[in-house]
Amino acid sequence: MSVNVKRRLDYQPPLYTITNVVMHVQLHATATRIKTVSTVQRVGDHNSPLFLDGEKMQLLSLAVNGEAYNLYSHVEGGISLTEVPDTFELTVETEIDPQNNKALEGLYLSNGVFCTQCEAEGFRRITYFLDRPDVLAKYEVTVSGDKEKYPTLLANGNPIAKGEESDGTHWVTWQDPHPKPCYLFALVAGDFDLLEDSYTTTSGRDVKLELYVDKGKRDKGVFALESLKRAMKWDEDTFGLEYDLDIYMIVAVDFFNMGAMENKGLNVFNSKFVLADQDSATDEDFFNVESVIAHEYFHNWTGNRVTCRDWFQLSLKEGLTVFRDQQFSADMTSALSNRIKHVRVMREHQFAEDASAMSHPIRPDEVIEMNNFYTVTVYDKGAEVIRMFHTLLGADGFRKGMDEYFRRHDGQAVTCDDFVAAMQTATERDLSHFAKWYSQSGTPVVGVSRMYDKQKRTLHISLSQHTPATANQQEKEPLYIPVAFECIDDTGKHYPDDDGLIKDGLVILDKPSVSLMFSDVPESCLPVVLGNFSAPVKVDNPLSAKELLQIFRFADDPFNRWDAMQSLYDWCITQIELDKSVPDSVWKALADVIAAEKDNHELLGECLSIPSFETLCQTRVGVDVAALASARQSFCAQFASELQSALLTVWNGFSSVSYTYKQTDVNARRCKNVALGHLARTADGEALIEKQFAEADNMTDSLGALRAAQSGSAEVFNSLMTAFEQKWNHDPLVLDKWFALNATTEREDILAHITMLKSHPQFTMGNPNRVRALIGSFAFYNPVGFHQPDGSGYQYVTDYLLELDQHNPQVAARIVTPLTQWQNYADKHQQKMKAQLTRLVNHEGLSKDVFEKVSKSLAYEKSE
Ligand code: B3K
Ligand code: ZN
Repeated sequence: MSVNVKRRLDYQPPLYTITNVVMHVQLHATATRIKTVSTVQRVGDHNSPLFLDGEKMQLLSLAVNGEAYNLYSHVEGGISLTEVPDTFELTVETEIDPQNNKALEGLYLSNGVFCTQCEAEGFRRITYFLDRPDVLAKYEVTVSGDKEKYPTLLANGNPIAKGEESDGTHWVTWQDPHPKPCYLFALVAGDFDLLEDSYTTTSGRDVKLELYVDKGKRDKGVFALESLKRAMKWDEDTFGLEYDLDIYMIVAVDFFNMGAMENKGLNVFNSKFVLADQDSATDEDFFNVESVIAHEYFHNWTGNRVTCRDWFQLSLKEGLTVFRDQQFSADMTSALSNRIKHVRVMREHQFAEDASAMSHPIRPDEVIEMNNFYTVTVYDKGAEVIRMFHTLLGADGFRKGMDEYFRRHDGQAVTCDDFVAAMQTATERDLSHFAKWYSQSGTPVVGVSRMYDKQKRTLHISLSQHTPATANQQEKEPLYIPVAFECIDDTGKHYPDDDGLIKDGLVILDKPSVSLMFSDVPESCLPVVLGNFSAPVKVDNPLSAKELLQIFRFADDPFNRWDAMQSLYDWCITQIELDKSVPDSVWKALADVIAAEKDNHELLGECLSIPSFETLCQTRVGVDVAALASARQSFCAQFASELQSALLTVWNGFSSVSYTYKQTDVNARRCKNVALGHLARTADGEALIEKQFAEADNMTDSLGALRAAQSGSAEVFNSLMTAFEQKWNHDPLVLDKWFALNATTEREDILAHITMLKSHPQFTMGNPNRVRALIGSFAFYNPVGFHQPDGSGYQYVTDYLLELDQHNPQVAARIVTPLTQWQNYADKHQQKMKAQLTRLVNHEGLSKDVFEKVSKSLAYEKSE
């Protein structure tokens, strides 16, 4: 396969630019016509041809300054025009087939709704254009279509004119006064229910808020609209950022490749992140709706007003916007559970990505298919890097830096370096060493070692750092790592270090190692590191079970307390892997923990959660899946039986109040459901699960019962699953939870079971949510089923991906991820995983999306 690798360092400013665009879009299911009039300008003094990106469409005509133009040729990926004037009007007419656009990129028609997705490079499937983020133009867009089928016609900006024709069509003209890159272009047409509201900004701008949902779903949009107003207010209060148009629209669609898209003034959302009510959405769904609504809204400044110069800079907008939505969610809900949620994502997915062939810095250097780089590294590690700025500069310093960033770059397309420079100038800090986080990939390991001198009563603690080589980079340099640090003894007393290297609770580890001395301290003193997950690193801090419990009891930082419990569970599971037993003292201590924290539902709920299989993989090498899964299972079983009465008290502790989505109740429900998950493994489990399922007045408790039942008796599980399916058969978004539960169940016949589910009337390969729920959940979260010793799980997923890839490469490339992460597993798994990767790479017609990930994964093997 011939592939075109793009490199960050090859960036060249555009040879031409487009400042103004007037579009007419005549909607038709299979033959939509688009007339685009662009004002084009040569940049600088040169005679190079004008290259316009374009793919998967028909060119109907081309004119320069109104005259038909034929000095052009079709070249790979677009057209090339020679001898164009310095400034001119380019008219391009194209025709596309939205109904058969199953890739859901560009303009597509699904379920009677026309909708666009242009980021990263979808605009080039609508018209021939300079499809790059550093070309910013003003747009005026007229959309016309059948009035009955598409009563709502939307595009970016403000509506300025509308009309009707005698042939049953109507049209609306939209004008967006803010210059934008074409990836933020959007168009939607369909028949929706509308929720309306308004918001007045601090400076007095009245903004109309409109939320479009499927007919009959109005009530499920209320929470999203309320969330939007909270996000608007929060961004004014926290960053002084106001909305800048008179109207803000959100449309929920059922067919969408990802979560949502921040098109200027017209966000398009996967309906999963808009629709929510107590019957059909869990607490987690409510949380996700609020955070995705906020994320897309926050992009209006971090992404739209200041955008990326080129796609290698993606983390400029994504890392920053994820950080902003995390801060918002923490303020709206609770800081600790949010932090834990994000750390879980880092440990389960980002560390795995860094250990794989796809490892890349948050600002990647080489890309084949840009859509493959909307990754946990760019997004979540990117957000961790922004968080470190915040930690190092303080909230005020960070705010100053943000103000400076907008002062300098509003209306521009810029780079990550520009962001760092603004932060640096505003705070007068030298951030050059810190900036290495942008260019170096891999997960640093922070090592902690201690030496206590009994005679002198001194403690010497050494912190070191080491970043293992990654697929893309052999050599690593020391990074600038803020390590939150506490030193505590077994009575909870905290000690400062002799040299004052601990400042504001932080030690800066900016060299291979740093030494801390503590004089006149007791032997029980322990180093407690990485409070609040102060850096995206792994920690190697050898602590005994007793010491971990000491940290749990006495650390100031609640994240450290939770983390100590996680390490303790990991240690216990290791004992089982080594055929040793978990000492009674641990069970006794765990019972004490539950008793002591019984009223702290937030912490208790998190502390009763056993690390996921995926997290455990990151603290091990050469994982034998069945062995690790069975060690984890047997720990869970023993946990349930040893702590049964304490867990029962926890479960019983919450009287059924009627449902509200408020944080104290969310914490209580979470705690109760985690307890039920354990109790499922005891003799009382069935009765408790059935009771909760029968009495639940909300989806969180229904699903909590089902999840618990998954690890109890198959009979109960199956009967509840049948009841659930019957109840929710009409609602595909709820059914996705059911598909996912099916796909993650351990059963001998799992592959046959999935095959049966594929013919469920609600399942379709054309809808990414269904595919992710069934096939994605299986590949990512059913380790025992996916990693079956005979390789049949890998083969099954590969067969599916080969078919899916023909329609929707983006989704196929995402689901192939677990297969490409073979490095972490035992040899016997690796061979069989690679066999399927080889099958994929040899497949004729494979998309470049899947090709990039699979070929890199196989090449990694050769370089070892
Ligand atoms: N910016 C979009 C993601 C686009 C993904 C393109 N494959 C959503 C977001 O991060 O807000
Ligand atoms: Zn984003």
